[in-house]
Amino acid sequence: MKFYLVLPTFLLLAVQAFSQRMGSVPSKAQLAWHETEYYLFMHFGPNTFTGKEWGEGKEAADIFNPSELDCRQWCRIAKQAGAKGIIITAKHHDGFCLWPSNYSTHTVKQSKWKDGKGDVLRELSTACRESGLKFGVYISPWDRNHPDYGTDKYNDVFVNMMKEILLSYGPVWELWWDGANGEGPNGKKQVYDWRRFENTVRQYSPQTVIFSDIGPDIRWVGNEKGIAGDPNWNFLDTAGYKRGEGAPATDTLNHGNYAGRQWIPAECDVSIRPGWFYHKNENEKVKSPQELFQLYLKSVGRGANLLLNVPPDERGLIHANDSVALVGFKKLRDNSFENNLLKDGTTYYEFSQQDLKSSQLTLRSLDDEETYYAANLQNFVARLSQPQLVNCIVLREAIHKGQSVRSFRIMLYNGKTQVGMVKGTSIGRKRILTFPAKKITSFRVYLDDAKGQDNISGVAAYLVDEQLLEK
Ligand code: FUL
Repeated sequence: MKFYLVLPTFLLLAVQAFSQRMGSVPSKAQLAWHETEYYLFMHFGPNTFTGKEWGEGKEAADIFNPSELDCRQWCRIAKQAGAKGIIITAKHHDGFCLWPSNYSTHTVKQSKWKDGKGDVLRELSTACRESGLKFGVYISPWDRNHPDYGTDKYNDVFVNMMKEILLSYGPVWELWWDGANGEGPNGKKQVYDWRRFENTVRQYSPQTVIFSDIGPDIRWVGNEKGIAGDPNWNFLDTAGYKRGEGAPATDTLNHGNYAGRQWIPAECDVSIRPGWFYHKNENEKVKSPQELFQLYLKSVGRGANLLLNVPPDERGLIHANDSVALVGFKKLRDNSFENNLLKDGTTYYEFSQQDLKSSQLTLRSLDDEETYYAANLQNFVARLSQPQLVNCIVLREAIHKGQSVRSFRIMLYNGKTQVGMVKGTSIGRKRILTFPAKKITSFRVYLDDAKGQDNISGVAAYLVDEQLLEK
């Protein structure tokens, strides 16, 4: 039984007053981005062949020569891994372009690969489209190769490169601007024309979401470990800050600003290996499915998105060790979250307000506008049809209405006896709480502190394999 709440007029007035206090809401493109949840990052380029992490830009273009490049293999593995898209390093700090750009002489065109006729962006954008994956592009503003770097002319170069990418390989779902900014080949640092860069993307590809340290659409989470803050706010104040060295403190990026004015949610980037690029000597250091599951709980489970780097090797293929880990990770997520113990027909919820009795909340996609949610609950009970062991509860806020809950408690009951309590801070798009398993018949969620009214759109309970949870 699904429901949609019709609020009495007095409540509607209150909602209007509260919504002032709740701050901004996500754009349509940001809402859709939130729902992608988890996707892959691929660092690929000259560094794949030299063993470096930061190429100097002096590497011969011929170094780039994958023997068996197959972007369909990347996509197949991404699909099997349950990832929703792929973001590729079209140009890393070394300046080498994975597409035959007309604005550089350090590209696939100058390499021996496919006699200079190869184009990784073409192959990947096509393969992503064919397999229904979102296609994203990382392009480093810092360029250690380009002769114009450090002069005004380089801003034209960067704008032209973005135009090539957006117009020839689009739709580009997410564009990634790295904050690293060092010196170019002439020893100079670049003064970036960020406003112009942003206007270019908005003009040529308005549906693209832009990532950087401080957005405008998505922010860096402040670390490269894949861990979002607790609490994690989708708000950030960017006034007075810059990308790179002028960015807010990493701790601020990690948590967001509770009272921040802009909706700029966090993305957690982390590599499946120690390095961002493929290095043979790291083949045995691929993160295990359990480690990836832990990261999932600390990123997606705190309302952020997970961008997991899986770098293709010198062949241009994803190494078997990485794909095995990815598929194992998918299995752990499926096993953990396939059986919502509240989904039983006899389960029902009872809310503190008179007119909200016996309604049921279900976890639903926020893609469509008719999202179901309950407003201003303050507290509610979820009952299980029989005593069950539970060690994981998932809550969701209807973030199209904003983000509001600041602290909550969950009381666990077996019959009338309270057998435990779990505390939480923010909820956001998804909050996954884990705790030592308890046999329970019901739990009551108290939304103790909220910024304006609370809007809860989902609740679920699970029994996750204890081995997967940190002690
Ligand atoms: C950093 C870069 O310097 C690393 O090489 C990598 O690309 C990482 C995702 O971002 O700023």
